[in-house]
Amino acid sequence: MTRLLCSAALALPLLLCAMPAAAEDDDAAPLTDTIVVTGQRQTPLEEATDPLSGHASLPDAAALTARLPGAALIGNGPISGQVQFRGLFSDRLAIRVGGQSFQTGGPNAMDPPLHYAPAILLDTIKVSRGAAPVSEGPGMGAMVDARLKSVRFGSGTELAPQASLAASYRSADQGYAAGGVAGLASERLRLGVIASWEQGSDYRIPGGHARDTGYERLTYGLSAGFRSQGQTLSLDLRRQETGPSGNPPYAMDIDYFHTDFARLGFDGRIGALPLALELGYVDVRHGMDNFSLRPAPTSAAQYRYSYAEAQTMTARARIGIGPLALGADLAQVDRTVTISNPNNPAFFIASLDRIEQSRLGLFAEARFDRAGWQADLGLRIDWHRAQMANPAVGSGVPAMIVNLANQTALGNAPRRDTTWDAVLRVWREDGALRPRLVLSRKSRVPNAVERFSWLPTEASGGLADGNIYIGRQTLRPEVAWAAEAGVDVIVGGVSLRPSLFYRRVDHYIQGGPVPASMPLQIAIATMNGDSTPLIASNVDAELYGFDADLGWQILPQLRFDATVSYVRGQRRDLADNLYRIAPLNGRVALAWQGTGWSLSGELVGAAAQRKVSATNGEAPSSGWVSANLWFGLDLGKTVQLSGGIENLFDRRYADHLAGRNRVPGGDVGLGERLPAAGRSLFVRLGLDF
Ligand SMILES: [Cu+2]
Repeated sequence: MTRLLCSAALALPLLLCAMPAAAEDDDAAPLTDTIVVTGQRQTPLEEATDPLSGHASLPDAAALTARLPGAALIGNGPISGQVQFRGLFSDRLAIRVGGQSFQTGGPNAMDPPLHYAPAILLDTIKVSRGAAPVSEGPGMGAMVDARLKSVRFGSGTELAPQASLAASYRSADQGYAAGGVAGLASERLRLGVIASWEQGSDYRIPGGHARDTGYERLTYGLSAGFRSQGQTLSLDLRRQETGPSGNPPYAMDIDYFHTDFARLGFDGRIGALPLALELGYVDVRHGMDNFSLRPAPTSAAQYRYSYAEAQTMTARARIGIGPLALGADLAQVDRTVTISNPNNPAFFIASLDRIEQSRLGLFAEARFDRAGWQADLGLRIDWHRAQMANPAVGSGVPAMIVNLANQTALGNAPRRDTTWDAVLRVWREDGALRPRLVLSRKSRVPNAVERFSWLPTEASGGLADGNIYIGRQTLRPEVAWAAEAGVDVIVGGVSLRPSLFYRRVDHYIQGGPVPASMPLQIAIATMNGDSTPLIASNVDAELYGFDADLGWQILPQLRFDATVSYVRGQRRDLADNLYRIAPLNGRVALAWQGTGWSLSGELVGAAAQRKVSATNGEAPSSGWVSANLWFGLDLGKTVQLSGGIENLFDRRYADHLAGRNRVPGGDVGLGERLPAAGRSLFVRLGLDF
């Protein structure tokens, strides 16, 4: 299969390009979008084509991913951004780092999965267009896999050095990042270290600064692989230490995340049959508070420090039998969240207390190939179990909360669900017209916050809508039926890839009014400033829309690129819109590719969003347009300089999906959507050999 890389990426490995790419193994080319961040070490099989369509200077992989058609960025903090894809986000997407899936630690997703994929360490991001194959595990919508750089197997018998290093600076937040991989590799063995350090201050907006938006993050780890006679064994160990970082849309900021990743993989054969095995472990430890980064509360009683942890253990096996793949996967997640007041040792509340979630899944996938048409059909079944310990509270908490903890214990029980998923994908890989169709039935079980959050708090898995929420143990799994169809038109120097999609979700989980039969919860929420709290409820919803990208090689050196995305999300059981859905948005770029250099100008914009959720108290937003300039410069064979100027005209605007500020005393009003950074210079120096 031919892999497409961009000529820009070949000449200037740190420019970013998005295109239909057939990546390794069994990925279906027209059904996967790949952002190639580093264009290094391509084999002769990889073919040089096109564009230069993507850049972003933000520290997280989420911002880069958001440049793909259908995708958008939900800004909850400088390093807490989430990707939205066709209106779905959070646990509804299958988001991986290096192929590994795990439970984030924060009950408010201060560490969404892509928090663990610093842009400075990124190699590629792959996004499935349409529902992900069942072999990728549960997840209602697309799969996003952010792969970090690694030392790869070499071509000789002797160990040879390899390195891919980069350093960048962004003027808006005086943020710098440095990192990369280095190691030794032969055709049989690879050994590498990975490390990065990133730090930024409050970012500048036209007319001031966005308070509480600084961040710091350290990543380091080891990776090794051994290959012999077609069998490969690999081991990855990585630790990420996030330091004090702001989250202005939330009630608290990150004090720290200490997260360990471990992954052991085997790829080979048993007899003549291909076999893949994988073991993964992720341990997140997290502290957050409302007093150390933002202005502290006036009363000592209102100080809060929350400690959260989550351990995820995963195992996966997959065997190929002719056109058939059979597999099993297991996941076990343990998590706990405890709220405390550092001024009062008797005040603590286990708001998610010793939760255990487990899942066993079995899947089968069959691949067909006839007369230029390809198809795969997959089925999976999962058995889920979830339970919480009876919540513990300290002696210093108000009696109402003690009563609610006792009441919760009475209704507390293990919860079991069985779900099944089916995905059919049909596509063509050649010809000027390449149709693709994905039909799916997918499901998602309620997450721990939606199910077990018994204490009325603002924890909502990252919604950050300011509402107080409680969970509901008896929730049913969400079930989504979806059809996603498109055609890739590839004629001469033009490639146009439009898609249409419709997704109907039954039992969609969203906050609804807390019934009057729960007076204790309403009283506690009222005490905390929200007399109309919401309870996680099964409702009915639908999402539909279209997205497309266009690439046009006008001249050998001149290229035009455009992307457009539109999604509409609404309730089916009552007249309301879904919350935090991206408005119509897009970008156009014109690029000139010289010999060893390139320059491009880009306009990015979004329409106003007035189709907002009344249930979540969402405010409408107005549209915006922003201009960026990007450049790339080859400094010899191994060194590249790239960068640009963002928000060229220094306009003050805020995206609809940006979180709303809750930190007083800065240059952004309370409740105001966090504006984008003002005019900002970005430079990045890369060294690859
Ligand atoms: Cu947190």
